[in-house]
Amino acid sequence: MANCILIGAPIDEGQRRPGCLMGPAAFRVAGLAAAIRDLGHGVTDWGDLALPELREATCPNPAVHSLAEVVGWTEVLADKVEDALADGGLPVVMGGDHSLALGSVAGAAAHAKREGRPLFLLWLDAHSDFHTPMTTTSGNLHGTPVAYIAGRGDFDAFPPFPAPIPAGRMCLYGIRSVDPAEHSALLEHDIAITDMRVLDEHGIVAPLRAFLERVEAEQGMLHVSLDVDFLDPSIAPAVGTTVPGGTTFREAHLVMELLHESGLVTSLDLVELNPFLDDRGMTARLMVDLVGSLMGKKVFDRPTRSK
Ligand code: HAR
Ligand code: MN
Ligand code: MN
Ligand code: MN
Repeated sequence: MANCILIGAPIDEGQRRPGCLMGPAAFRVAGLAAAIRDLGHGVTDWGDLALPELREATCPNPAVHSLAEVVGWTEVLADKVEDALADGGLPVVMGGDHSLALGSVAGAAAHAKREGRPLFLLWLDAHSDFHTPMTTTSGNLHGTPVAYIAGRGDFDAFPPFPAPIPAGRMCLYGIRSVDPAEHSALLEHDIAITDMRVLDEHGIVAPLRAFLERVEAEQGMLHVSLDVDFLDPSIAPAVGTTVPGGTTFREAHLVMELLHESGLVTSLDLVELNPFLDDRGMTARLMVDLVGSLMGKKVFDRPTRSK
C-alpha cells in the first residue's frame, strides 16, 4: 500500500487563462483523498504551497511572462516533492497549470539521483510541452517542462535540472498538438512520440506496456504527469487548451489500470484542471476516478488464483 502525499500547487502563471489556481480545491471537493483512502492506502494532505518571495528573473524573449513566479514555484515544488519522496511517500501534486512539472519532476529527479536510480517520465498530454523560454511564441511557460527535464538550454533563470532524463526514458503519450519549433527539437533530441496516430494504429496498451517494461528492467522510478487535455474535451471540458481527438473514458482508465498493475509509479502530477470551465464538476470527478484506477480500483475485482 502506498502513502500518498497530496501537495496543492495553485499555479496559474504558466498560462494566461485564470482558473487553474482553483484546481487543488476542486480536487479536494471531488473527493481525491477519500478515493485513495477507500482503496486502503494512506493519505496525508500537506495543504497548498505558497509562492515564496520573488527574485528578479529575466529572459531575452519578450513574449515570456510571469518568469519570476514560475521560477519561484519551481523551487518550492522541487523541494516539497523531494521531501515527500524522501519520507517514503508517493507525492500527488494537485495543479495548477503544467508549469508545475518544472518543479515536481526536478524534485523527483533529485531524489532519484540521490538513490542512484534512473527516473523515467510518462507525459500524458495533448501537447509535447517541448518549448524553451526562447522558442515559445505564446510566452506561456506551461509549454516548456519537457524541454527543461530533457536538459535543453535556455533555462538560465531556473535552477539547473538535477539529472536530465535521456530521450529513451521518456514517453510522450496521447500527443496531438506540436508547434513547429517543438517538432524540430523533438526530432533532434530523438524523443519518441506516442501520438494519437500511433495509438489509433497500435491501440492504447502495447506502446505503454513496452515503455513500462523498460522502466521495470532498469528498476527505475516513474513520474507520471497527467494533463487534463490528454482526455477528449467531450469528457473533460475543464481545460484552457482543449484539443479534439483525445483519449476516451475507457482508454484513459485502461492506462491507469495498467499503471497500477505495473506497480512502478513513484510520483504523480494532476495538471491543467480549470474548475471555472468545468461542467458541474465532471472533469474534476473524472480526474479523481482516474487516480482511483491508478491506485487499484478495478471494474470487476477478481480474486487472484494460485496456480
Ligand atoms: N504549444 C503551445 C504553447 O506553447 C500550447 C501549449 C499548451 N500546453 C498545455 N499543456 N496546455 O500541455 O503555447
Ligand atoms: Mn527540503
Ligand atoms: Mn501539458
Ligand atoms: Mn496539454
